Amino acid sequence: MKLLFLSTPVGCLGSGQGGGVELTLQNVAQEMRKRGHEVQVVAPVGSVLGDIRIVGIAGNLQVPAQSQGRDLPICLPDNSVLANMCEYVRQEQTNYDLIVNFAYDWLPFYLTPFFRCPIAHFISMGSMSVALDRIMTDVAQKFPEAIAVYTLSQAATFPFAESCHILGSGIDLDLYQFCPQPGESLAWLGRIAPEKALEDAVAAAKITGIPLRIFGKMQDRDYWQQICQDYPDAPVEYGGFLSTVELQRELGQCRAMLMTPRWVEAFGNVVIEAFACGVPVIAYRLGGPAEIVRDGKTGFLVEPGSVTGLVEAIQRINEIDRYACRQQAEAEYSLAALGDRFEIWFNQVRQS
Ligand code: HBI
Repeated sequence: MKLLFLSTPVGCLGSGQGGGVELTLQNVAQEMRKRGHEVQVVAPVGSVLGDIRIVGIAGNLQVPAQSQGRDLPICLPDNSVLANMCEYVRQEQTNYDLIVNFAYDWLPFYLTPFFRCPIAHFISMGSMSVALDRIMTDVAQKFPEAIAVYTLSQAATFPFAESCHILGSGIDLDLYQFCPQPGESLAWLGRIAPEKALEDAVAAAKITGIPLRIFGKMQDRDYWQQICQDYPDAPVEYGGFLSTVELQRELGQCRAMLMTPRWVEAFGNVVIEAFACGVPVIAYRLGGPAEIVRDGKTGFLVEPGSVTGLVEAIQRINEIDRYACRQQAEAEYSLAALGDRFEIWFNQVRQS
């Protein structure tokens, strides 16, 4: 197949601004090329993605959907990079068999019936706004195979839940080394932003006295400063936004990863990254992580918002066999398993 991927317009690929969907786009592109398909990615200028070919489009970045209210009107900046990306795709569409949209934005959904080439939409977050839900529901009704998501709990946040293909996620397990003997620290991974509730993990570190190592894009510095002020003597350190190879080396040394989402985390790629290194996950029973972590087997699921629950789970972490975590990643979240699920969906969209 000749595939054209439309990337997220909130930042260039490689900046970390696009969070988990950057990793998903890269992994799917890599796996499709391995299977002999032709993949072209359209993304904001300055994007880099390994050796995948990218057409860089200029224009002003889109405002992240999660920073908007549920009832706000859809807005596009002047000289919108998203509009410019859609115009490029419109011009090039006859050279492709399928367009795959990874942008969580109103415009690509609205334009779907205007394109001759079929469009498959991968939705990377839960429901964010009334206007987006409406346009996504329209597409789900007109094109019943066109929408896919990570998890059942993410699908359940949308009015068109039953029309969603559930594709899960996947990572290149060859990049992650299993670590049988960790050090003392705990880990927390993710964009440092209010919806990720990092403060709960910091509170648990303060109570247990176990050092917490934090990795991820420093997206909201004021939020980080506030946490440092609220927990001045918590044993935490910010390890930066690392490449996958460096991240897995540090992560593997940790006894457990804490996952404290305040929102319905669509999937939680960081969970399977931890598993790939043999690191058990202690997560709030909410969203994607609740469907991935096997409670008592590859980690513990905790009452959302309960720091006490986190602390109790931390004290039980030696009950978990670290190799069971690696085995679950290999069985369910390899690139091959992910590629199978996406390839089947792409063909369903083309044939519908
Ligand atoms: N917001 N408007 C908009 N568009 C996106 O594609 C987008 C976003 N916010 C977050 C985001 N994508 C990704 O970080 C998540 O989908 C993973």
